Amino acid sequence: MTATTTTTNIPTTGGTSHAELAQWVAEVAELTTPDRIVWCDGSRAEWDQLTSDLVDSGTFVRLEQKPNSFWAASDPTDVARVEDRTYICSPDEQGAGPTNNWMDPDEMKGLMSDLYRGCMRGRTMYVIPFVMGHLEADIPMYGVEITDSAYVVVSMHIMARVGSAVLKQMEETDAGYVKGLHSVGYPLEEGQADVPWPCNDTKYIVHFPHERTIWSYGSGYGGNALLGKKCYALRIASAMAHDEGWMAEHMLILKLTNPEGKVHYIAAAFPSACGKTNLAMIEPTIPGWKAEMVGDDIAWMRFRDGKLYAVNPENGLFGVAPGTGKATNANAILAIEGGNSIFTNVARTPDGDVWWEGMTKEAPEHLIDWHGNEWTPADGEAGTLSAHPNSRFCTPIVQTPCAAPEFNDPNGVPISAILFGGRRKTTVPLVTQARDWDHGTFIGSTVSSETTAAAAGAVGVVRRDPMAMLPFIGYNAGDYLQHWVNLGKEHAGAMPEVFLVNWFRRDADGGFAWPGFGENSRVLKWIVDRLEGNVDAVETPIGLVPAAGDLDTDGLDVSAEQLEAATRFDSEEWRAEVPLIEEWFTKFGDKLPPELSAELDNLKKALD
Ligand code: SAT
Ligand code: MN
Repeated sequence: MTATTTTTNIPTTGGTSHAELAQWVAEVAELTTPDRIVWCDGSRAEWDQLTSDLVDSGTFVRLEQKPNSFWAASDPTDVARVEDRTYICSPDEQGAGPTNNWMDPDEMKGLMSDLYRGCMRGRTMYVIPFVMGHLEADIPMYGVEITDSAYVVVSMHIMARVGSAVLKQMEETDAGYVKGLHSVGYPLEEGQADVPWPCNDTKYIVHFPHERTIWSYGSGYGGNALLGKKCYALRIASAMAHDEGWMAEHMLILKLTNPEGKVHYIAAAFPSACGKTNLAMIEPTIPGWKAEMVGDDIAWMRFRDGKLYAVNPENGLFGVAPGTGKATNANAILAIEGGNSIFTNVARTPDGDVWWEGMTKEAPEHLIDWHGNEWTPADGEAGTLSAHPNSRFCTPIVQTPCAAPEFNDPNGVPISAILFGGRRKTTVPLVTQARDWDHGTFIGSTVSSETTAAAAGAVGVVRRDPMAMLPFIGYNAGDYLQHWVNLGKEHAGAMPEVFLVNWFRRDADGGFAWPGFGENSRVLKWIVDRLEGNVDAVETPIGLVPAAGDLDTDGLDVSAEQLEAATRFDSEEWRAEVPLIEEWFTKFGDKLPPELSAELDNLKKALD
């Protein structure tokens, strides 16, 4: 049965028999007044049409050296997520505290409705039905994004499972879904020419968690505009997970196989600039070990048969390009060689390929930088980057050589360990195992990282980033920590072991004490040995650390002093750390779970 899509007279391609969805689309069309409405089918023909339209309009340049791949440059003011413009509009302010911006939902809707009124004039409104995770999942997680950006449509083709099959199943089951409304906020008057990257100086990235709704305005970039990613899969999903008893986390999912063929799946959370993508695609240096990727950014974890199962809700990689090269992440380079990719704000070579800082040791003789200017290595020496530091490759996950077959398992993989990590010069040893779930939650809640030169502000300042979720918790952060604690009580036998790692500790000479990258597989090996009960560990006030000789250092070019510097528990450093954690915990007020203040007290006592 085909039904009408809308009650408006706007020319429309496609439609739906899902009455509530048809109604919502009609309401949005009435408010935003696009010239036409297109229901996206997710087909290759749709991709071909839209990418060639984007080439014609000057948004895309087709890359001659990569099959079916395109280069785009954003407006120079629209290059990253805008956290200061990101809101959690819960019914009351307490529901968003203390880590989110908040505004009263009705006030925000009024304000944004004024912005949305007529904002799609002269444009096409695309309706993208999508599912995060798998259509065949026990609980399919539907979404519909309405957008006036073709760049968003083709990016969603890569990042999520989209199109007719999703819509059909939604219609057959009269499914509920997360509503995502997105506009670049750049209406076109009669005869007005478009710009390559339409956007608006006024930006709002807004979540109404109680309504499972996202409203985004003014940005075309990444997590601001591809609403399935951080907006749905983390902020909205974390609120759903809290209500429904599961977990939506900012974690990679890694499959590890030891030389005996025993498999373990681990999930890991790291703040940005800590090598998360590289760990997701690690190539172990130790013989006989194999690592495969299930996910690189987000894990949705549910309980089943006394275990915690994780799926990667995404279908693509949206990776930071700079620093990604054959030496640091060969798997990512091989993935993009496969084509079918969109590159945003990287540099171009004159013969139609891409380049960015760190792709190769030597820069090519001649480039077109992300601003469209001529660029030579001399410009690089003078400090001009050819690619924006947050430039991205957007690539189907299946093209990654190290993608695990389980990536396609609709109900996920059983998690045996959760890793937290941060970037710390001091204090945090290479690896520590939590004593139990509450202690693991404490470790996660205090995850910290030193700021790097890549971000604005002072360098080397310790910032807390609980579970690497600071900008992604869609409700009160104290309630989020309590949710972690509560799950441990409800599912005592199912919880994974928790570990804390730090690849970045310095030695006496100020250099990195641990070589990192593929050598981190040695730490993974110790973790798996702990899970398997193959090795003992040494108890310290901060948890369990490897006994001397248990970390496999065969063939590793690291001195005994460096190894000691990397792995040492230092009570002086931890006595200095405690006041920092105390200060951090005051932020949560009376929402701080009592179990976590008890953990802090334990730590203080143990250090005395
Ligand atoms: O821009 S995104 O939010 O999609 C990616 C990121 O911030 O890491
Ligand atoms: Mn991320």
